Amino acid sequence: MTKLFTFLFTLIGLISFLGTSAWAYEAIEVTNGGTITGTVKFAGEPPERPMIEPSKDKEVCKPHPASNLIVSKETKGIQYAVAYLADIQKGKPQEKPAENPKFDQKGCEYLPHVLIFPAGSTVDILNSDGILHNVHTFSQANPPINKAQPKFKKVLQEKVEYPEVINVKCDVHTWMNAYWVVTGHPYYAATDENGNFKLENVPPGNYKLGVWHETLGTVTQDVVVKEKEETKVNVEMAPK
Ligand SMILES: [Cu+2]
Repeated sequence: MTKLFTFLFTLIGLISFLGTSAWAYEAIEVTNGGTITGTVKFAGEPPERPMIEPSKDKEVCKPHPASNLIVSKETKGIQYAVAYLADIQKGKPQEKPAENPKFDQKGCEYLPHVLIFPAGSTVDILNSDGILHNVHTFSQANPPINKAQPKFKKVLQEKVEYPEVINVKCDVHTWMNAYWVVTGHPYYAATDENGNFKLENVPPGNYKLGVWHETLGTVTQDVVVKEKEETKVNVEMAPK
């Protein structure tokens, strides 16, 4: 019974993953693919991000921002949103990265704040700080991780098998917060500091483009990709 429950829970986790059907993805050779370039902008005034002094380990920890909603004052672009093709069935193969994805803890901050990697990867969790951190993941499809990383433990390695978005936190420094986006296909990209992203070598066709942000939720819009052409999209996300 417990096993059945675990299985159903895993299945629900997979199905709910950003609305994608990751298990149905078929890798094909793409020779005539197009490119989607896009910008994700904030619909409203860019919010202030006051810095807060760390409450402990002050010799190592930097002041941290009060919010993870990062909006460029100049362009209104949102950083660390994730754009992806929500309904893609087939496309270029998801390559295993040449090196393990790296996730560092530096100044009591996670670097990068959003880490995108293919399901089945092993993440190298680094501790550049040389103080005690704790790696605590909040996942459904994958077993949660809750491990101390003492100062002498420079690298923890964790394999992550199934696609989903995982919140990572540190119980020692409660403001530390990051996301792992574990993908079932290769059409995912995080936005840069001006809200720009690019998805390359997409087979021609009609798709639902999803954009997810940790505090703004998910928006989707239709996108048409033509053979060897560039499709430009503008996405707006509003405050909740
Ligand atoms: Cu920590």
